[in-house]
Amino acid sequence: MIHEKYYELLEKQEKLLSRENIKKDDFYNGIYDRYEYPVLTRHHTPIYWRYDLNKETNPYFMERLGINATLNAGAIYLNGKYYLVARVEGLDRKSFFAVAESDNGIDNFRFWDYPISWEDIDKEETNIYDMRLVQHEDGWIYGIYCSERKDPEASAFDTSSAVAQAGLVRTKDMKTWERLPNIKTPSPQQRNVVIHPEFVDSQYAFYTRPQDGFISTGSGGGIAFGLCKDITKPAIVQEKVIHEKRYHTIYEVKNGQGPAPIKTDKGWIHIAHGVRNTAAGLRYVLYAFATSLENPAEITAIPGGHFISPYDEERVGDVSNVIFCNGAVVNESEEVFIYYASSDTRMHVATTTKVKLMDYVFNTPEDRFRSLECAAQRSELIEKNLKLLEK
Ligand code: M1P
Repeated sequence: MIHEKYYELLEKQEKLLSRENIKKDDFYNGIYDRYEYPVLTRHHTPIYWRYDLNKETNPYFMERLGINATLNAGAIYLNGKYYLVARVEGLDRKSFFAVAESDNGIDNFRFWDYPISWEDIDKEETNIYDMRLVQHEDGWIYGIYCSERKDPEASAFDTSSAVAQAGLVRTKDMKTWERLPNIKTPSPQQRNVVIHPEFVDSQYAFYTRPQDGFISTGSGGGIAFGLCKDITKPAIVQEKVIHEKRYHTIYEVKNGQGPAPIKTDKGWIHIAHGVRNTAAGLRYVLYAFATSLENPAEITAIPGGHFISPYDEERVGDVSNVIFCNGAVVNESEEVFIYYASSDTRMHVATTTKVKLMDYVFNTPEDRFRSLECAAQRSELIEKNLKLLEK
């Protein structure tokens, strides 16, 4: 017998799921629109994922397997629908992947009945998270995620050190997934590995983020590029850093490629995250750059400063002051939907267009890296504007 409380919670949840999302009217930068409501929160997960609905076995209708957060979703636009593969984190800290689907990309995201899964080929893999979903020109949809295990080298009393590697899966329908081996790279640790949607020099191409430690990148700081011949035995022999972390920037401590780059007439547009340290801990923001169509390892433009940073209530969550993005899609009208998580807690969307994104990336001034030079850069803008206003 189903507990009556279920229907009460269901009615409440339906109001949340079917709520229309509207553009924030107190935010403007001309580059993208922000929205009033998150697109996914833990309250969006089906009630039957969390509660035992049976009144006999759950007389007090207690949450048995609670959900802590829905974050860092990969995204894909397929046959007119918007899909997110969210990182869903249980109260037990373990993340899993689940598909949520929407008709318009900004609201009404609904989870499929079951989490997605695949053959468990690696018993040491403890946690999985942050999938990048990419429709490759070879016909497969690839998912690269962070596959994390306890560090086998850690001393007996160290129960936190971990090793992160790039896990690889692929699908054609988002339902059946084939698990391929982890991607081998020269680096001992990897996160934020993303496959390029097209072959480069007839090989599979990847953006990676080599790092020495689990949290700290150590000597391996930056977004790197590498090639691999055989996707079924994935190995990137050489990683070349193409965008390094740099002193006194928004990517001073580390950075990482976000979703797969977006193809435009003027180049590939990348969304990445940059991290800097503060007295309040690490601050994660997004930034953008472009690479050449002929050579996606060559950066051709990089606007100064951040593209998206934590705003208002986005600042607070499980890991506060964090914006992270590993999913963005473009529809047939060339509208761009950027899915980003705030403070490792919930998912939001920002919308723009390819044309606006190109204008932002190719016409926003670069960081001049020194205060006085940045002040001069601003004075150039002020002078131009004041002359115009005098006319
Ligand atoms: O907590 C912020 C983010 O930290 C990590 O990002 P990075 O790989 O750049 O260090 C990841 O654990 C990510 O999931 C998390 O959102």
